[in-house]
Amino acid sequence: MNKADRIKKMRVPEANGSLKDRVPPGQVATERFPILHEGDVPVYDMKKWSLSVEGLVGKSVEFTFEDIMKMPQTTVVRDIHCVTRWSRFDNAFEGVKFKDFLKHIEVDPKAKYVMVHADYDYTTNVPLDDLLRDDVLLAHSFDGKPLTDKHGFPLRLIVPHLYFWKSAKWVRKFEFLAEDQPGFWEQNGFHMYGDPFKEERFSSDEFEMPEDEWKKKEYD
Ligand SMILES: Nc1nc2c(c(=O)[nH]1)N[C@H]1C(S)=C(S)[C@@H](COP(=O)(O)O)O[C@H]1N2
Ligand SMILES: [Mo]
Repeated sequence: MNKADRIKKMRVPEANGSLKDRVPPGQVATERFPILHEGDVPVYDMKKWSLSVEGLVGKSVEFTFEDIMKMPQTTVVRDIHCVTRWSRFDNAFEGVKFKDFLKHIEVDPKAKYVMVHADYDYTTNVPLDDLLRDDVLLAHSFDGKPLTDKHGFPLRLIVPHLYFWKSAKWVRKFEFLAEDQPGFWEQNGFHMYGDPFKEERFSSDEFEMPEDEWKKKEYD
């Protein structure tokens, strides 16, 4: 049985009481904060770090971490849902709303999708409209403290209404596109959109879930 089949067949205990409506189908609540990613944890010289925008924008712009910290700051408390079946409730992230960040960018009206680029060589695609929601953040802090290296220091995207693979850690660049294109996991069989309440885990039944997703599992 391949990994995708195993995930689909796993028996999942039902959540009860008030949390029930908050647990998407096939998910299990955890109180720990798992760490999941491909490749190495980046180490940065913050003097050289930048966040850039490309593609269908008036001009390419680069932001320093200080630029981001000078923008209006917002805290959101949201549940997060990983495609590997864990959900974690009431996570407080602090940072800049993507929508506020966009005020510094001239976006071409033809742009409908964003390819999020992150270290190292991680990409994920999200429709632009989804990023304009009030709870989508460029987050630098979790639970009142700067993100740890493994959870995405210095900056990660938080897109709480989609599976957590869309919430790129170590985000470095937003590329504005007219057409949707698959990012890293989307090319490997994950769903192009990823709504946890509709269980949009895989784009087809034929894809195998990459094996190393679990081997790298650690907790904070
Ligand atoms: N740069 C980068 N961001 C990433 C990933 C990755 O491999 N690289 N993995 C994604 C996946 S699959 C998940 S579930 C979450 C995990 O975030 P966490 O480690 O803070 O729980 O990060 C997402 N962001
Ligand atoms: Mo994931």
